[in-house]
Amino acid sequence: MEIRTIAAIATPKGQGSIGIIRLSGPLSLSIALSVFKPKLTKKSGDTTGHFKSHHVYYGHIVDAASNTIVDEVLLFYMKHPKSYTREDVVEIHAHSNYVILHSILNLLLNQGAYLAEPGEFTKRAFLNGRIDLTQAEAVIDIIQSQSKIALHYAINQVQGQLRFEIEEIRKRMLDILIKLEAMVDFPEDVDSLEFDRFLLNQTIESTIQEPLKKFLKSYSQGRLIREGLHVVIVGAPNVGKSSLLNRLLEKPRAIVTPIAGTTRDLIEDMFLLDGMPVVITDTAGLHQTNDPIETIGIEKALDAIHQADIILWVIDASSCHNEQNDDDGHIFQYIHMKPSIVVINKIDLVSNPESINRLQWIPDNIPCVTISALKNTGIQELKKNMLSMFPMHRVDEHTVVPNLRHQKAIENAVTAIESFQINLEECLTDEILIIDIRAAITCMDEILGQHVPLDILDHIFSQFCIGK
Ligand SMILES: Nc1nc2c(ncn2[C@@H]2O[C@H](COP(=O)(O)OP(=O)(O)OP(=O)(O)O)[C@@H](O)[C@H]2O)c(=O)[nH]1
Ligand SMILES: [Mg+2]
Repeated sequence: MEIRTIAAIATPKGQGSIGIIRLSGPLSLSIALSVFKPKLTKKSGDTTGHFKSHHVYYGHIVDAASNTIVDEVLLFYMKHPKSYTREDVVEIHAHSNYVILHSILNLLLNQGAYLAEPGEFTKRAFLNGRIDLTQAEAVIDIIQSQSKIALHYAINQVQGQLRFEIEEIRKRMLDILIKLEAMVDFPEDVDSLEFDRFLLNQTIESTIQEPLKKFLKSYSQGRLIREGLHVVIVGAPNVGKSSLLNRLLEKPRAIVTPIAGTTRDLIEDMFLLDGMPVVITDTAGLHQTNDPIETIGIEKALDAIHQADIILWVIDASSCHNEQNDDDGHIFQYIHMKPSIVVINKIDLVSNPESINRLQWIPDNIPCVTISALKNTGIQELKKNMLSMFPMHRVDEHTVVPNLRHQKAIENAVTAIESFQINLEECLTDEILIIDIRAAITCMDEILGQHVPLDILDHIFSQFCIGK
């Protein structure tokens, strides 16, 4: 099949000093040279056009049709297989100007290059065996990382840590499969003592099942690292929810007024809590209302509560009671299923603040923090409480964190191994055991990107930007 040479702008839009256009494929160099006029010195190459791999050349991009210089550029040539895609790659480093970069890209397309699809460069790196699918996925994570910790795990994965561990587990599965197949094919040659069912079950539990289950545990932490912890601020109208949002973000993101019902829509933003990403949402005040706009806002707030990892329930210290009132009871029924912190705000308005550091009707397992969003007191204490509920804060740095796709495959592998263990205990035939272990191996292959259906591959790579 003909391999097309692709081209795309690899740097983001906007002003910057350098913009890069990247080509990959067999015709990369010839297409680039059809628009590039080098200033070669004897040292950098010879004037007959033999460009050396992994060398940078200075020159101009020239539009032959109008015989005009488009830009002064550097051309970087990487011959296959020593390139990102394992194909011939050329990068043209031009000035970062939208008009220039598009003019150069157009010239390249006119010379026979095809516009790259999102993620096509990384897809080629995967298809040409330079990286496996877990590493390709980690490239997306690197690009999308919003915090140091997310970046740290993505870089671990791009180095192949997840691949390494999955390959190890797969090898152990394969050893068992080989032994079973030998017993089926050559029963007289295989010593049955080698196949102590009890011992095998123990080995499988400790070397396959336990590591797989450890992955499953780290998935939820991984999700928090990738997407951030979802914190939702709820409470009655006018208690200071938006003021708290602004305090946590350290910027006036939401409108604050003394009028109850100021916030109608969800307001979402992000901040880093001790280096970890937190996605925080401010919501409309929860109360009984006939106002149609407020009602929609409240429905959205309830939706946000369902998605939340942690809820901050804000209560006004100046009007709170030691008895639970109807509104409190109403809100409590929504939040008690989720990890929550009760935030008693406006403590500056209370003459003896010590008297309300905890409300009697709040169950003991829900932490309470008293703050003043207005005077900026108690916010550090609140952050400390949020951090202690942050499971990823306790993740050790060598943990490998799978994504949703890996998670599904690992779950299926765990089920297949469970079935293997049951069938082993019940002394079912080796043929049945072979089916189970093969199913588990297929799950490992899926993670690594072997036999992955084309539509799933397309979906993975479509999450990339064009040019990556
Ligand atoms: N004294 C005092 N006033 C506060 C404090 N926090 C908020 N306020 C005031 O309370 C009023 C309501 O604050 P908001 O942050 O808009 O309250 P909200 O809960 O978002 O209100 P809605 O969006 O209407 O539900 C404003 O006048 C704030 O300045 C506080 O800690 N102390
Ligand atoms: Mg508000």
